[in-house]
Amino acid sequence: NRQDYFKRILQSKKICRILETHSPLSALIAENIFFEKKEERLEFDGFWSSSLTDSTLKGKPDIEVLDINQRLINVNDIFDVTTKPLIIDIDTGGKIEHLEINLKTIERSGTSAVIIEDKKGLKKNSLFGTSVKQEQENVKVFSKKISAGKKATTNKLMIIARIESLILGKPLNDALLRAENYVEAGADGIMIHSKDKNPKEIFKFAEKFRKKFTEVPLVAVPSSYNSVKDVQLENAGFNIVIYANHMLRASYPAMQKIALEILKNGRSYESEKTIMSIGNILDLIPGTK
Ligand code: SPV
Ligand code: MG
Repeated sequence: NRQDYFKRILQSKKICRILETHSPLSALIAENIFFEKKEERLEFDGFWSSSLTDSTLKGKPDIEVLDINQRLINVNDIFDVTTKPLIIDIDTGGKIEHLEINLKTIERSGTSAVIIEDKKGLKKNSLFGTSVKQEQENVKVFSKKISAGKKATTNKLMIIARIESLILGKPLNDALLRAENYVEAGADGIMIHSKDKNPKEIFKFAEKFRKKFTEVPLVAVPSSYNSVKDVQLENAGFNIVIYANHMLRASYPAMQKIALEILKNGRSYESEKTIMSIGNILDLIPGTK
C-alpha cells in the first residue's frame, strides 16, 4: 500500500515533503503534524530513514557500519504504528551481489524507495565534503549497480540514484553526465546532493536536467542550503524535498538541556514547564490507560 501510495502522491503533488524519522515516536510526529495555510493543508508525505541519524541514535559513526537488517528493524518498528511511505538511505548499497539480495528484502518490507549514493570504499557522511577522504564510484560501475538493482526487484520499490559530484568538488557537467547514465541504467529518480550554503548550483543542475528529462523525479536534501523554501525547489523542478536529520538534531539538545538542569538543581521541578507533562505522555499512545 505504501509503495503504490507513494507513486500516486509523487504524480499528484507538486512537491513531496519527507521528514527524517529515526524511531516510531518521531515517525508518529511526522505522520500526524499538519498546518492549515489558507485553503491548503500542509503535512509531511513520508519518512526518511537516514544513515546519519540511524547510526547516531545507536552511538555509531555514519560509515555504513549498521547492516541492512538493523536498519530494517527500525523501519519495521516505524511501519507498525504509521501509514505513510518511507524512503531509505542505503549509503553505497555495498557490493553488487549483496545489493541485489538486500534490495529484495527492502522491497518486501514495504519501503517505497531506496536512495543509493555513487561513492565507493569507506563511506563518510557527504556533509564533510572534501574535508575527509571520500571517493566517487566510476560512472559505468555505478550504472551497473543501478541496473542490477532494477533487475533484482519488481517495480514496487523505486531506486533513486544519488549523485555526489558536487559534494566532491566536481563540476556540474560531471553531475549531469552521471544523471544521464543513471537514468539510462534504469534509475527511477535522481537525487542531487550539495553542501553549499547557496542553492545556486543545484538550481542550475535542475534547470539542465529538466531540459533533458521532464518526468524523472528529482530529489533535493537542503541540509546546507537551508534558506531555500520548498516552493522554490518545486518551481525549480524538484519533486521531493528531504529534511534529512532535523528530528534527531532537535531532540538531542532538548535531552542534554534537561539532563544538565536536573543535575544543577538537584530536582526536576524547574524543568517541568519546558517538557511534556506526565498527563500528556500518559495520553499520547492510545491503549496506555
Ligand atoms: C543522511 O541523512 O544520512 C544522508 C544525507 O545521507 S546527508 O547527511 O546530507 O549526507
Ligand atoms: Mg546517509
